Amino acid sequence: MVDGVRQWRPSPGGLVTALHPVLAQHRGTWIGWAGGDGEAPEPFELEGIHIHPVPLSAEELERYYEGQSNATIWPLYHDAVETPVYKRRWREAYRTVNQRFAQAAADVADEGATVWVQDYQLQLVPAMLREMRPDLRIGFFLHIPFPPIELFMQMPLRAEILRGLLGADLVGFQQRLAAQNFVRLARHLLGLRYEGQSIQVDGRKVKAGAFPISIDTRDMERMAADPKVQARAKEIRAELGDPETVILGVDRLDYTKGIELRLKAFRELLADGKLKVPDAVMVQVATPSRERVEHYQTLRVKVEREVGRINGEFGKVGMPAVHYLHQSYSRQELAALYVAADVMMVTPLRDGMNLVAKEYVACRSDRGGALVLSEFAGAATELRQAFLCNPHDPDGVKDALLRAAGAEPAELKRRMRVMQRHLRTHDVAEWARSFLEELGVTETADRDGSTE
Ligand code: ADQ
Repeated sequence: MVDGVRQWRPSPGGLVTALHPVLAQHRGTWIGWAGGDGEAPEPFELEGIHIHPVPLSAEELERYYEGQSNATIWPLYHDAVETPVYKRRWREAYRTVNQRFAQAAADVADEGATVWVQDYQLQLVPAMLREMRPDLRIGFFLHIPFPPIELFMQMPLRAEILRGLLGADLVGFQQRLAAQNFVRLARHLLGLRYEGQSIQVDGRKVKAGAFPISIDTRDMERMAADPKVQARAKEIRAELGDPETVILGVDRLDYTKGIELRLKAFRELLADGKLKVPDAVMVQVATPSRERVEHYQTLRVKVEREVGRINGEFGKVGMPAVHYLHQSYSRQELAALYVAADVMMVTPLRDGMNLVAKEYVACRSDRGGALVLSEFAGAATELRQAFLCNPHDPDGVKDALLRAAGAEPAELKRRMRVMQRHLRTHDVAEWARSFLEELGVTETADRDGSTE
């Protein structure tokens, strides 16, 4: 609230970044959580999009959002890199809130409209909505990984979630492997037959497929080329003491992102004498995220302890080895950081896609800079010219970082050129177009509902 007036700002994270241009183009309705607890405001228009807020109570926020979504499903779907927590009352809240979202979509959607349900918080919605509105065309996209059968089977809500997803006509994933996990699970858990990526359910066909999400590449390129952003990038390097090598990490502060292992790799390289302060400095932007969930509080303590340790051992007065920023930034400032960085470290233990990797590549119109990328990020399937590494192998991460920092400009240029060409043709508009085409929606359709 500013001067008693409610102000709206997009929440940080890949989903909003990716969907905003798509919704604006299709003049869709965004059905989403209003952001706080209690009453939701009336529907309104913002930047060409109809916004239809759905309320969550304080208790639902705790049980549905922080609990079932972010302490059960999120860790389970990310290879259980943190132990998933299972609680009955969270499951109950997950059902209630999914029902509310399904009802909101059923109320808002025109006859025969398309509803595109987004992400792991709403996996029961497709079946609930189909029950209420069999006339609708329903798509579902999962932004995070979909786990192999052995892991998925841990979930107490497993059959309900699978049936929920099967309410859609098309279920989209970031990766081909995830789509395969899904169709195999349908056979394993419900005995359903499938042919290729198409599952037979109650006389209907449900298609599964891979639709790797991307960024608005041209927009990112334009922003990075802006003289103000270029000047700011120079200023950032000067503020850092004009080091030879600026190493950058930009992530939500999340245990899947591999922030700790990246810091550890940097510390060991300093200890080995392979990198030196002030020739090399690291900037780690760690956006505050899910701060009331215990896993996240523990992670913050661990990351901040590691930063303190590195600076204590290797920093000098006025010259920290790691600049740690637990803050949100404007897109311009992020672009300036990308332009300023010689080595971008994207080292998740598991990540559906990772848009930061793609943003970094798009920002490097100078074709300088090196991307170190985990094989366990979806982006690694496409960005093959990155310095790929296995984040579970500390020596492999150190080696990739050193090779990236020491690579010849001609080699960096060659790698960047191939990746940039790929992102020009595989941008977020193409992601949405290919998904909607597979769902059977034509370019001219302009009454889509979208649920998040
Ligand atoms: P996230 O886990 O949020 O997304 P990511 O894809 O990297 O991860 O997207 C993060 C977005 O937030 C980027 O656009 C980045 O620029 C922005 N951001 C990060 N730090 C910021 C800061 N300090 N200030 C402002 N903006 C910041 C989930 C999945 C991913 C998947 C996306 C999209 O976990 O795997 O790529 O959805 O599907």
